[in-house]
Amino acid sequence: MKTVFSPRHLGHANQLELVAGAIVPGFELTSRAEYVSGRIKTVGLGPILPPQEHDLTTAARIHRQDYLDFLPTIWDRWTAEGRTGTALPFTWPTRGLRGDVPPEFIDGLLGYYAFDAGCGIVGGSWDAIKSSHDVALTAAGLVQDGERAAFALCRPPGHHAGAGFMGGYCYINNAAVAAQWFRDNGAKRVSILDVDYHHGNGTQEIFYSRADVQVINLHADPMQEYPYFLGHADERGTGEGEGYNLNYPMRFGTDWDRWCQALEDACGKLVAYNPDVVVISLGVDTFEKDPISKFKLKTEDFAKIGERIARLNLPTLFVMEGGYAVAEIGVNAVSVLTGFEGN
Ligand code: OKP
Ligand code: ZN
Repeated sequence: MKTVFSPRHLGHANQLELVAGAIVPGFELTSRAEYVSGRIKTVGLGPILPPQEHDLTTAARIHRQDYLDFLPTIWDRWTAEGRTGTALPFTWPTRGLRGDVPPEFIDGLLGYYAFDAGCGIVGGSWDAIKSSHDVALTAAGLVQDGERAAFALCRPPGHHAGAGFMGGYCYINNAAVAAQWFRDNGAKRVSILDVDYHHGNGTQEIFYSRADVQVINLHADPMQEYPYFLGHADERGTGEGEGYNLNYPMRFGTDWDRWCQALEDACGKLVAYNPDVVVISLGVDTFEKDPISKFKLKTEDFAKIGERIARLNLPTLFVMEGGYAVAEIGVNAVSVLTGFEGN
């Protein structure tokens, strides 16, 4: 399997985030992607290719233009105030406040365009975000050109990013951009299967009223876990999209036996939809030793995820999302891919 990867992700480094009342180094570390690329070389998965530059026209079909225009300006707006460190919001429009008017000042804008304080921006962040987007589209192109599967080693991840907001370490929704690109290049139906521990609220929001992209999420119950405010089982899509969004929330402590039942059910729904291509939002933060997660999957389970996805017998784009047990992320993520390939 070919991998697409860019060293430009390294610009998004040393960003801080707010966790449990403290500003701390972000869990979404540069080393995550380096461990995954290292493991690809160790096992000889296949060539690692650089991305081709893509403009943001496909991204603009799923993201709001004002949001895409804002992202590259954040660092300059921040430093123009004499600030250093990490650009982060500290206020958000909740119930009773107006969320429809973007303010002029950077602090208001960050609150307007973010839903949490996990999406810090530093000087190299935008270039990394853009490269992650390019990685996804380049890997999508490989699948379009006839590869059975390809791996977009994206960093930063994307599935929490919605049409007009960032959050959860995500800025541009790489998997959603890839899915839209497949739609614009001949695919009639696309399925997105999100196996990250966290609900892919951004992907859900983007496609919620559409029947041409099926979105299936397996994740921790939002009653217990981030992102808290989306991902319940009764969210099934709206209008034309009704029935094309499927959520499998699971409780803390979920192990392989329980998790794979959800995967099996999801695969049945996916096959019934009969997509032309499937995009996997590949998070490995379901791992038992993940520092921010509470599922119990073991290293050997990740190959089984890949094997099951392979049996869908569809062109498949894997897009990297989460996974924070840094020492094991390479083995776990690449196990999905080698499991898919049957070795
Ligand atoms: C991004 B992805 C840590 C708080 C973490 C944000 C989690 C974002 C996960 N105690 N909050 O879905 O892996
Ligand atoms: Zn996650």
